[in-house]
Amino acid sequence: MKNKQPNILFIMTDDHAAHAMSCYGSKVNTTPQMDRLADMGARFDNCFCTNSICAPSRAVILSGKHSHLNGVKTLEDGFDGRQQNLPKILKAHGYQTSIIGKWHLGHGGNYDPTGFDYWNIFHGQGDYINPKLYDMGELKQHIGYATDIVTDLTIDWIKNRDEEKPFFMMCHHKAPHRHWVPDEKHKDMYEDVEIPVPDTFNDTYEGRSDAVKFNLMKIEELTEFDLKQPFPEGLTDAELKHWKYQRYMKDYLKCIASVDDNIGRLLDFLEAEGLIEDTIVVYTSDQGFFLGDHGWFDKRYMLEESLRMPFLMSYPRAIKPGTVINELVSNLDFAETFLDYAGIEIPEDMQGRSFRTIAEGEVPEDWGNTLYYRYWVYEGEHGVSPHYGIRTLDYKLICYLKEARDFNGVCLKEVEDKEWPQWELFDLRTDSEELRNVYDDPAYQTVVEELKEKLYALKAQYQDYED
Ligand SMILES: [Ca+2]
Repeated sequence: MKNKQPNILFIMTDDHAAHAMSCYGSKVNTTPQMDRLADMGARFDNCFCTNSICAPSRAVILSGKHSHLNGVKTLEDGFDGRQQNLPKILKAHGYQTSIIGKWHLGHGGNYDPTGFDYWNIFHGQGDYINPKLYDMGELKQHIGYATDIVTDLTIDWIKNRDEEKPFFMMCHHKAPHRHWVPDEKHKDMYEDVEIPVPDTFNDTYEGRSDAVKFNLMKIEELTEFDLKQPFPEGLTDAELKHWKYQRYMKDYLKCIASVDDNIGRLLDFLEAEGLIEDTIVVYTSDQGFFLGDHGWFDKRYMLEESLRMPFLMSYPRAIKPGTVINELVSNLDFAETFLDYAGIEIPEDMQGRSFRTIAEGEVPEDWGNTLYYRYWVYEGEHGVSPHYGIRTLDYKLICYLKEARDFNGVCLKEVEDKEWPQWELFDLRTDSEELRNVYDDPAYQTVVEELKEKLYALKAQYQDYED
């Protein structure tokens, strides 16, 4: 019997950190439907992004190439649709392809989605309530909540597909992106609950780079607009920080609760249609997020909470239920993995590698377990320094290249006279919270040398020639 090409349902949210999923050991919420998907297939515990920010991560997933080659290094860059991408290749090999929900890679000209038989996408970030979507370019008003609407449209498209062909569907939610607007159904969740603060909530950044000591994404910097109500008066600084954290996290987690329900709807639908056996179902997020960790919200840094992508993948025909994967994979590998499952040759200029055999229990001997990371934004509202680095299973070496600049290109005053670059090394075996920078520790000098060599070798291998 001819091997059937699997359907691929790729569900992705925006800014959902793995440590807000119960299958990843969350201390702040439960996600029964995500856990259900994890139980059905594989949970990847070391999946990372190559550049922890929205549009760039999406472009890496579409292209299988690092940001400097796919052209999307920052939020300002659109994805030029004339280049090779995953849906184009799948479509050329018999797939029906579709994207619904968040695109965030530009509009019009060469920036509308290409390679998709059908696309229906938010304008820019999209709205949580009554969003407008471009249905193949035509702007249409929808009534309701974005997460429900994207799921409804996804189910409709799958129902009405050509059943003779396999499908590739990218179902991209806006949630739980800032400004975290919950729906009616979940608005009273966590009402009388105190969300526990993370261990690093009051991090003092001692011994670490100026690039983490100073930025514009501290919990204290959340605004009344973010938190949707006036700040209470008469609180101490510490009390106000705690109050902001509670407001922030409750809205964030309510948005995730709606995503979880809707993943349940999709799984129920696939089961009812008899599609679940023949469909690869992925749940992931474009990057992680700081949930008060190190005293921050947002992402960007190469630190664990922001670097890690949740990644769940079920495919009952090949992946055993309850599989847990420790190998290091990244969003650079997704396109290659899907092409592998579809039996399509992987183009040589893609820079990742299929992790199909790993998902199925067999690790290639030469699997590198090494990630090259680069955050390119030189100025922006979050004031994070550009940096690159390398992560292995045991260590992380980060090079902060220069001082952070704000949205107007003005240098943060705390860092304007500092010397750059500044380095950090973390021993993840003993310091998973990344609090102890051992870059200057004499005991680690051999490790520093080896990792630097590896870092520059990878930088060259990936054709990143910029200093
Ligand atoms: Ca994002």
